[in-house]
Amino acid sequence: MSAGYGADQIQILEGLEAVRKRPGMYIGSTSSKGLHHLVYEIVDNSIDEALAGYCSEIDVTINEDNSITVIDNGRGIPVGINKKAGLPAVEVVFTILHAGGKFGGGGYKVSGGLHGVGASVVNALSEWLEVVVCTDGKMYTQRYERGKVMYPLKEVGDTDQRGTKVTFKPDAEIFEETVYDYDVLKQRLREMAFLTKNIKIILRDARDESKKERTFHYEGGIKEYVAYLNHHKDALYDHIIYCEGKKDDIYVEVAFQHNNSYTESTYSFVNNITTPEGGTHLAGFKNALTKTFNDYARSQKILKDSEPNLSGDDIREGLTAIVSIKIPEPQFEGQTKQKLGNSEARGAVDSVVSEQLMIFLEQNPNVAKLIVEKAVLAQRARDAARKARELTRRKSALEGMSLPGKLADCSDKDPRNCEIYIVEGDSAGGSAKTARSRATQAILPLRGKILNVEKSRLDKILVNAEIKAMITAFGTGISDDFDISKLRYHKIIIMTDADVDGAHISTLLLTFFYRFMPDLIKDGHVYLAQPPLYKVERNKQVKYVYSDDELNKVLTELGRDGNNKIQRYKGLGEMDAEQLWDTTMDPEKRILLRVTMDEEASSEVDVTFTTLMGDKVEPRREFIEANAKFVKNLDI
Ligand code: TSJ
Repeated sequence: MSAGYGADQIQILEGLEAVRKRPGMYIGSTSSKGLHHLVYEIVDNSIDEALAGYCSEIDVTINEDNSITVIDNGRGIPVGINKKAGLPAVEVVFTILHAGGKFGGGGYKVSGGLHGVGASVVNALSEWLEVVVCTDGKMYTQRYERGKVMYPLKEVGDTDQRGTKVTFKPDAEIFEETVYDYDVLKQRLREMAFLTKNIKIILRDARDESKKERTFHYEGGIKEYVAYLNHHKDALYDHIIYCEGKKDDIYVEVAFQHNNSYTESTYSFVNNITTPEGGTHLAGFKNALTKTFNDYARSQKILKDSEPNLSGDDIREGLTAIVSIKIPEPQFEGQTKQKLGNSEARGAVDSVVSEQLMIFLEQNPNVAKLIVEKAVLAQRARDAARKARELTRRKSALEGMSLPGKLADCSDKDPRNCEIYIVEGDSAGGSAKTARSRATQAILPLRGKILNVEKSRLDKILVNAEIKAMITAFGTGISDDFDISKLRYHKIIIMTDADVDGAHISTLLLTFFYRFMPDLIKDGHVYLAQPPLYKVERNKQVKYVYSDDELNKVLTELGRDGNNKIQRYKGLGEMDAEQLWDTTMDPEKRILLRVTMDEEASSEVDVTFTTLMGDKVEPRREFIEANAKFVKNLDI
């Protein structure tokens, strides 16, 4: 038996060695994203235990050395000898590369048996990992270093507790980044708690004095998720419509509520994993929604026989929805493997939603009427928008594409070399036009307030002069017509004053791009210019300073005597063309922030935008500073 054990061990090490050689294959990347992914892999196992009905609480701690401890009150990973491997099951979980452990694989188990999907991957990529299992009155522990067993599983005493505790320290030899971000974990753990009704997840940060701690516990599950997403919006009705059921071994849960905005925010999940590209489950939901509302509207004679059906887009105007399914063997498709392909999921969601929604509408005619009336208004606006678009299309076909009059275009015709500065105000626009490098830099000055697209329908948005100017200048069209290959500038640079009003205008512009040209942001074409806050002069030497912190540093360097002349720039307009070029526009010297978005966290980005742009003033103040949320530094 000892020879067999040895052979097994060699095989095991080869398996985990493969993970260490090509970590990206197993956790996506070794960046900060992969680092955080380790935590989700472990927590997923406790969530599985909760789904099986044996675990109610999960405790996650970021320790002082950036190791992570996860504790649950489940049954404890089994410690009995696994016949095939001849090892305790818990050791198998941590040292044998599970077949389903590939990146993107699901963790949903409908039948019992060993999970441990991903636990061996986390072990392989940790400098060390310790597991403690409490089960059947005894406590057991084992330690691994870079995947290697340090000692056989040992019994360390009696206990009346039950559960599993895992502590791991991500290996600095593998990860480019080893510092955990509390907010990143907070968002994902909150999402996991919303998706797993009744689970209690506690996150603690033991690193700094603040000793941050959050508890996520939602009895209503995804119903509360919808309430959270609509928190800063005005709901059209009080109910959150909820459908739940099981069909063909697929567990379906859907929750939704309309608000008085014009944008749709639907998020779909499969086995608690977000599916940004949707798939069959989402298609089933949309189909059920469209069909059921049209059937209802006709049966109630709100929609006459002579009138056309309401479109899906009309019914989903202002909709906030969560579609969450649990399926034994999910098949993911598409380039990023994020789109559900199982055809049986379409039918399962469709039938659960169709049946239960019709009953809800019949029992709540007032709610049904509000939704149908909103959809009818959306239909009219969409007709008007389509006519307006057809008109401009015909016009531009006849007259040729005419660029907006205010645009000072660049002469280079290769979009890859070209950038467009969107500048707040005519005076700053004037300086920018003088300062620019004409070959590659175009300037589009915007006058006055930008339309808040969160509060307007497409027909109104399309007649707004500033928005029209941007759409024609970019060349891409918007929404369904959007075509990135027509983009005329590969850098779109927002240049506003470095004050609260400037931040507000930037946010209005970002909101417009996010809602109507999201690929501009996804593909990394949108930037924020960084004008300086101060000019410091000392003995004819000039220094531009971009933040208050930097000002402090510079003044300390120069000496804090009376020889410093400090000018605070209140706006771009205070700089002459040469200064504007030197500080903000010269590609050799400027700092640009590239705007990015994390598609996996898009529900959070949505919350941020509605907080920024909504009517409720209080939360907005909090967020203007946090604008950096979708912004990453880029040194150019
Ligand atoms: F990822 C992991 F393996 F490291 C891990 C697993 C980490 C943590 C924090 C918890 C767990 C885990 C595993 N919690 N609960 C379980 N449960 C089981 O593995 C288990 C227990 C009993 C039975 C049974 O059939 O009796 C089956 C299983 C899968």
